[in-house]
Amino acid sequence: MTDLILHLHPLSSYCHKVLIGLYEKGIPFEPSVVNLGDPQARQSYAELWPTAKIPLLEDRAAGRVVPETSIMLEYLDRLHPGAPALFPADPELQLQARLWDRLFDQYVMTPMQRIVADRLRPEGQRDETSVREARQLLDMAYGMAERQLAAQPWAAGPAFTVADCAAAPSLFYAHILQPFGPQHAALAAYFERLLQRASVQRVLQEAKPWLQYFPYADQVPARFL
Ligand SMILES: N[C@@H](CCC(=O)N[C@@H](CS)C(=O)NCC(=O)O)C(=O)O
Repeated sequence: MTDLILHLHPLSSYCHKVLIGLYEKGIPFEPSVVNLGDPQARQSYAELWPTAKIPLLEDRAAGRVVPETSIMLEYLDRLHPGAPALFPADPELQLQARLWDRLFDQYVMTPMQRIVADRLRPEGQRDETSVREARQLLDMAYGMAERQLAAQPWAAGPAFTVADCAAAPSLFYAHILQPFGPQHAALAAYFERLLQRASVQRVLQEAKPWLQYFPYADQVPARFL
């Protein structure tokens, strides 16, 4: 038995972010699938942490829960300080890792989620303006990442970090909704590098049976099915 429990859903991009970190570091944990669609399950889950967002890390040995994916990865990095360091020791590299973790969460994950959430609404309650703005944000973020990745292999420099844990799932779902264009050659090459990581491959393999429930399942490239 392990002390760490990760409350998750296998299709969730933020859950993938933490799973990638766990697999990169080889940390044993117990997955616990949450069904947020069931009001009773949601209510008891919210008692663990009020936002009721997934994932949530529970450390039974320490008797605490750790919310928010970036904080979970920092906690895991401290608990298991061995390689790879998701938060580099070098202060400048660490600042870059934190920055690009935030950028991928806020400007790729968030607009991607907004587009998906809109698709889940009944016809008549959809918001074209919000979707158009989300697509513009994705376009801006792709351009920003393209410049960053033209000169280095990973999002925050020479090594794989928390920023890449955030990048992989956000780009995975975002590129289905809004494919990379010819002007995004460095970003597309980076995405292929991410797909070569054993941790990312494992997460995508585990998500496979669930991808049929993704609201844009009809647009998922065949290589992921
Ligand atoms: N800032 C949070 C975001 C987590 C998040 O948005 N999770 C989504 C799933 S990918 C969620 O719980 N959605 C269900 C809901 O909002 O009810 C984090 O980094 O942990």
